[in-house]
Amino acid sequence: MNKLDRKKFDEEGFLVLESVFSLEECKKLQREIEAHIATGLMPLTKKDAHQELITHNSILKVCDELMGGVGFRFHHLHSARHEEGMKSMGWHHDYELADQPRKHLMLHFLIYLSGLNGEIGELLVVPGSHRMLVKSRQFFKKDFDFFEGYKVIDKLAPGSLVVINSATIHSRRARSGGGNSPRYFIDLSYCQETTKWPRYCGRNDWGNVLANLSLWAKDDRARLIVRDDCYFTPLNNYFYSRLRNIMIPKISKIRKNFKAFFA
Ligand SMILES: O=C(O)CCC(=O)C(=O)O
Ligand SMILES: [Fe+2]
Repeated sequence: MNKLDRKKFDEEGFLVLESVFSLEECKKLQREIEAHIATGLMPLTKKDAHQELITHNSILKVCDELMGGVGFRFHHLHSARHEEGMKSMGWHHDYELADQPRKHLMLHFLIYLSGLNGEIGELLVVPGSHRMLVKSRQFFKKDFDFFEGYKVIDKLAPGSLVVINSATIHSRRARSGGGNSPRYFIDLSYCQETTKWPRYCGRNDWGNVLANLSLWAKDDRARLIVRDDCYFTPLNNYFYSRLRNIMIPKISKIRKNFKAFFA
């Protein structure tokens, strides 16, 4: 990644990186997704390509560049097979902190193992929207044309990814077709070590997952990246997740009033 990319990322809140992973890597990950679906096993319960992806050199290189030399931790990974008829997902962002004005960076890698070809669903991104201080689903029910100048990403080679500042507003707009070619999707996320973050709460076995990732880590750096030291305690996590969406509009309002007062 060159300097220009970094500047573009800071301005627009996302970057498209084509063909980051080889076809073999993609096929292996796709086979693992198929196995998860067939057996009901969750990802990251085995030492496999999903586990390796978290500290894959190509991913860490992008993290190093975009995190600006600040250390970071793995936050979560989801993987899925999207099929014909998959529903749209409204405008949202995936930034986890109610912190204002978003001085701690969180990154999401949206990885399209089988690429994007205009079928099943396309990714829409609003350039520059990471600077808005809004609740994650504030615009979830708005039309796709609610934002002017959104970027449509619907053609990507297999193994491509879109790395976004997690506060950047994006959505998935359903498209027809795709009966014979599912959309294999991985969502992988990291946060800067500069503060404590809400712990991933999508799985009850998450503590075990992190412990195993640490055991399986290929080296000290990988072990650091999966370390469980940047997250709230379970109790703080509970209160934080309940308060987060109340805090954001309040803080934004206070800031706005404050600014208006001194204008
Ligand atoms: O399916 C996609 O392309 C994006 C999905 C997404 O934004 C999400 O899962 O948070
Ligand atoms: Fe998202």
